[in-house]
Amino acid sequence: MAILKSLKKRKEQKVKSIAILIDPDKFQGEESLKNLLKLCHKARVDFIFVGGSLLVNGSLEATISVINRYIRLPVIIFPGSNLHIANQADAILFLSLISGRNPDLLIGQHVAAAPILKRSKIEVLSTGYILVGNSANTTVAHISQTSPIPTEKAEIAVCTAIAGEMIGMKLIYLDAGSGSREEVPAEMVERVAGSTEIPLIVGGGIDTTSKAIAAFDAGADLIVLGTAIEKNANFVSEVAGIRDGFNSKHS
Ligand code: 1GP
Repeated sequence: MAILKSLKKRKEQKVKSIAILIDPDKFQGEESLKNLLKLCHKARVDFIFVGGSLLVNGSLEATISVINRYIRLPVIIFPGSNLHIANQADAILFLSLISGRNPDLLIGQHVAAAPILKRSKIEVLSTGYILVGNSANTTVAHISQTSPIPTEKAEIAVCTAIAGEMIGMKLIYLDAGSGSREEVPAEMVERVAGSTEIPLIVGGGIDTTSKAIAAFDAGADLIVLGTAIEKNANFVSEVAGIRDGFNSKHS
């Protein structure tokens, strides 16, 4: 319960957090990962997410082992399927794709993963996962065989998030999809944040400081940076500065 507890406490105290997403397929050399982790340490990144829709060449276990060797930060699996479980991780986002109607991603994969997770020491974070966007051609839409919630339909996202919370999910993750040109609109983030009590994660397409500011401003508790960091690792320090600016207002 340590990570969920910490996320809840941060929310209560209005503390903003950042997570970087490491896709094992993209960081295969130990050196490139090591350099990124040094920057994360310096920027006091709060969480490391590891995963991706498909793991083609990279290994989840090997990547987490390298991370654990160089940095002491909570490592959370962001799974693409029930195959993505590694005992080296501290926690896993137990994602239920509540924006879609694919039963396998609402409960099917979970049934297969549950006994393995039950035997492990990995903290399971029940997460209502909501995909947002106007294209059905993204990797995640294709792999999940679901359509995202259109960006202008904030109302649907709000009702979906409320339902997730009522079902008992502990976190909501609004995701525009990795590498998306359009981030989750601030209005949608604001309305979801205003309608739910549980910590709100926002990611997908956050590649400028103004998008990071807008997401925090709108009520995101934790923002996830993936593609932008792969292109320019120093972006993590810029967003950390923004987080610190928000947090100093409440300290
Ligand atoms: C994707 O939210 C994550 O699921 C991160 O997205 O790669 O666009 O930063 P980016």
